[in-house]
Amino acid sequence: MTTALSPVEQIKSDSRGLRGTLVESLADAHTGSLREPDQVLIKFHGSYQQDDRDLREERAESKLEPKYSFMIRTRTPGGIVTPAQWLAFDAIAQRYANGTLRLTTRQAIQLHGVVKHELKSTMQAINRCLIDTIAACGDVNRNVLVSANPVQSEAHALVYADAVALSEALLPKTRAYHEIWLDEQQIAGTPEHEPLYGPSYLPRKFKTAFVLPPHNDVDVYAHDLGYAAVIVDGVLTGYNVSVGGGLGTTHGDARTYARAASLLGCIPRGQEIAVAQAVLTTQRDWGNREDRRLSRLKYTLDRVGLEAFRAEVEARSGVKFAPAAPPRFEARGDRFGWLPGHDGRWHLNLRVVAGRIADRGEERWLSGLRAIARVHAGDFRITPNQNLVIAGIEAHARPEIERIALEHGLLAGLDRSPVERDALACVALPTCPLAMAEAERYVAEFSAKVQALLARAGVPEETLSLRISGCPNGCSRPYLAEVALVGKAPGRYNLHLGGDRLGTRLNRLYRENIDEAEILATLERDFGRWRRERATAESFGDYADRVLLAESA
Ligand code: SRM
Ligand code: SF4
Repeated sequence: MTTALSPVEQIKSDSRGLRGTLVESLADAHTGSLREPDQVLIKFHGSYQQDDRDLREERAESKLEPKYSFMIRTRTPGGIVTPAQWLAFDAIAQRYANGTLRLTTRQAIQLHGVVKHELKSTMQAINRCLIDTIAACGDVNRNVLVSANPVQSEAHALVYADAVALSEALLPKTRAYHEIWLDEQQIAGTPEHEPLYGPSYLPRKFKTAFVLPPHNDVDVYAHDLGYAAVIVDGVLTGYNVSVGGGLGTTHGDARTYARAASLLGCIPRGQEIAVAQAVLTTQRDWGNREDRRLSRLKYTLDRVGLEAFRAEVEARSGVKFAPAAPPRFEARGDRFGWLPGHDGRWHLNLRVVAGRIADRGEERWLSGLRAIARVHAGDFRITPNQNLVIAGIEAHARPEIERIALEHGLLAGLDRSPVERDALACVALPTCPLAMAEAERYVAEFSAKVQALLARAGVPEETLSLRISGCPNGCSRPYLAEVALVGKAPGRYNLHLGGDRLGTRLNRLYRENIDEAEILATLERDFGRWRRERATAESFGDYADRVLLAESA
């Protein structure tokens, strides 16, 4: 049976290398919106059209078009930015966006609230500080994640270099970005060729992560393609490769599911790009282009089987996989506070609630980080958990950085309970068009309530990973948490339990469509049972998986 291609496929193949009519859409002063096909294409340039959902109804009643604006996302592999780039982004946020910065779960910076007629100036300002937004979104390889913690070993720098090289190698070749945003002249008559992607790019987004065991801070099994560093006697010798991770699901569509990646095999260092290109082109050719709900690599993999997929990747790359040794993880999340580096320098890992950099009350993140950036000689590292590391601080500079951080309330988060410190939340309302419930604006309050329940259950020092997503797309990687809320409707969530602490086991649906009171009552009862019935040192996620979910199955 042949089915029609999804409409997005037509838009991509008609787009003349992602140009579409973006120039005309941007020039149309009658609306704050883009033409519909251009709303698809602009994603490949690192931006999404959005509208303020808090104002939607009010504006509709006043017969006004929605309050359109644009989110812009950076391509910052490994989340590393210099102090100069930080200052530039801060200034751009004040001048063009909503005055805040947002650190994402994929180590990028997002700006929200840029209006259409200032989009081009904003893109140019971003480029001037030597950061681009190419392929930050769209059906291409996205921002590449790298374990953020710079203290672990010298291997971190090598893995970072491999990730940057891979990010560059998988970029689309079209000059559309440079022409539309940076006024580069198109060379007439020059045919443009996308050797990797072809005219229709990938069937869907594609995500890659590099991880340095024993710390699974990137949640490597959530990614289409994962590289877990193999380090022997301090030397980076190769990577264990995993494929087919992906978390997005759709409520009520049982064909969709979250999937933890499968190990494909082990490769020597130096083969990462060849393997990535082979995985990517196999997905390009084998992936589903009819139904975007079923088009991620995870579905391709389950359709063809791991063996067939591996054989194809080996044939395309010329790389023969050695058997994989499952990476041994000991922790996830970030290690907060001051950490000594292997090179004698210091790193300050700060807790940023839901990645939002703003001046609010006692915690003045924008001002504090601005002051730090002015004196800091190292760099800034956005972690895959939406936090920020002030990295590479010389011992003599430590007191000054500490003083500024303290003065601006940036150390407050370090004193919160482990549950509150590790909690993740996606953006959700008011900017995300897909949000069904609050996440970012709810996580501080909700995680404090969970901590209070732990205290009441007599285990105040216990920790657990808690994640909230405003819809089932799973942008805070909720399906890998011990406790997760997945938005269903305003104030209502699905409660998932039973992930493990290391991000290797998916959780499962435990209660559907319940409000806060029911969620808290459920957790209170189950925390009590866990304390009484658990095996020695058993985590809540493991207990929930072993007992609670087995009972409710
Ligand atoms: Fe995401 C779509 C925000 C990480 C799965 N995600 C969106 C959009 C762009 C909504 C949209 O399509 O219009 C959200 C914009 C909200 C806003 O206002 O900013 C959005 N996703 C985010 C961020 C900002 C969440 C955060 O709080 O940090 C993360 C940005 C990452 C980046 O810098 O590139 C973000 N998104 C993720 C992750 C986690 C990850 O990749 O590690 C996932 C789950 C992993 C995965 O992809 O399977 C994720 N986002 C999705 C999906 C579901 C994809 C699927 O396969 O079904 C969508 C919807 C879609 O693609 O149709 C989505
Ligand atoms: Fe939006 Fe849903 Fe992603 Fe949250 S999980 S940012 S609500 S798409």
